Amino acid sequence: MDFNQGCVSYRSMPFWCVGSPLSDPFGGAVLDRIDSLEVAKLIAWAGKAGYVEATSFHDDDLVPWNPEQPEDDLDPDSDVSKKLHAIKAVLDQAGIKFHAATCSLHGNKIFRDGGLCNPDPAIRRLAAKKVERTLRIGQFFGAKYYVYWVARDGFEVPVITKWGHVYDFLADGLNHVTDYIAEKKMTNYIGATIEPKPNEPRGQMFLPTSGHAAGFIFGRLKKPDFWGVNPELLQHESMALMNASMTVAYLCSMNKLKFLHFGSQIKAQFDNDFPPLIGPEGLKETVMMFKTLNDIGWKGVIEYDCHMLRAEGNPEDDIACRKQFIINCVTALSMVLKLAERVETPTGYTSQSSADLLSIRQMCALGDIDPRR
Ligand code: 3MF
Ligand code: MG
Repeated sequence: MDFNQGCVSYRSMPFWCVGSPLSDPFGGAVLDRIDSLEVAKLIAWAGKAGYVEATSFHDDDLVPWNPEQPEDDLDPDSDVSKKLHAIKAVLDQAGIKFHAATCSLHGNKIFRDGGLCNPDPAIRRLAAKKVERTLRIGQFFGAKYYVYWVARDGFEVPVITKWGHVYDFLADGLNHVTDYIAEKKMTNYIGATIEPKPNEPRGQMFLPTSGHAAGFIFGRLKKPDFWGVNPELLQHESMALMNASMTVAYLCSMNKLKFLHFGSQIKAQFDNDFPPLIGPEGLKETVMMFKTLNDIGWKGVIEYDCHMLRAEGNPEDDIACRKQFIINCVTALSMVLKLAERVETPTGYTSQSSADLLSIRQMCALGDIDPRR
C-alpha cells in the first residue's frame, strides 16, 4: 500500500536514522547501538502501524564488512547471508518496500581520505568491490535506487589534492555502478542518485550542491538518464545557504529530482539533521518547498534523514524513544502537507510582501487581520 497523499507517493524511514546512537563530534553515543535485526523490527512496527511504507540502508547498517571477504554475501551459509535473510523476512512480513541501497564509504577508517575519490588506487579498488557488494545486497532486497552520498569524497588540504584527477576518479566510480548493474542484469534498480553535501566538520566535498551534482551527471556520466539527485532538504542545501524551493524546482526542470531526503536545519550551520519542523527555524521554507512541489506537479518518495535530539534519547528505554522519533517525523510530514495545501498562489496582490503575508495568514488559518486593532 502506498501513502499517496499530496505530492508524496510513499514514506521511507532508513535504518541509519532509527539505529542512530545520537553521537556528534563533541558528544559520544547517547543510546546503545541496537542490532540491525532490532532496527528492522522497529521499522516493521512502524509499517504495521501505518507510519511508513519503505526503508533504505547502508550495507554497514545491516551487516559487518570484512575487506578480506568482499564476496561473503554470495555464500548462502555465511553469517552475512543469514542475517540478510532474517532482516528481509521481518520487513517482508510487514509489507515494507526497499527504497534505496547506499554503500557506506564513510564509516570505516580505511576510507578516512575518501572512497571513490581516494588518492590511493588500492583503496579505490576496495571501494569499488564494496559498492558491488552493496549493489548485490540491494538486489536481494529489491531496492529501487542506488545512492551515492559524497561522504568523505572531498578535500581538507588543497595543495596536495590531485585536482587533475579527482573528478575522473569520481566518474569512474559512478560509471562502475551502472556498468555493474548492466553486467549482472540487475532489474530491480530504476535509477541511481547522487546526494550532494557541502562539507563535513572538516573538509569540503567534491559535489557540494544539487547544481554541482546535476552538472556532473550530464557532463561526466555514461548513463545520465539513469542518474538523478536526491537533495537533502532542508539540511544539506541550507548548509550552503541555498533555498529549498529553488533547489527542487531546478532539479524538476531537468527531470532530475528522483526523491527527497527530508529533515530540518539552521542555515549555515554544520548538518543539524533535525527531524522535519523541529528546531528553531525552517517552518516557512519547508511549507513553501512542498507548495513548490505541488505547483510543479512532482510526485515521489519522501525519505526521512534526520536524528532525534540528543536530549530526548533515553538510554533507559532506547526502543520507546526510537518509536516516538518515528511518530514525530511522520506527524511533521502530515502537518506540512496540510499547511502547504492551504497556501494559494495570490493573484492581484499589491506588493510581494503583501502576497507573502497573505500566504502566511492562509498557512496559519488566521483569516483577515485588521492592522488597526
Ligand atoms: C549524511 C547523509 C547520509 C546519506 C546516506 C544515504 C548518513 O549527511 O545524509 O546519511 O543520506 O548515506 O545516501
Ligand atoms: Mg541524506
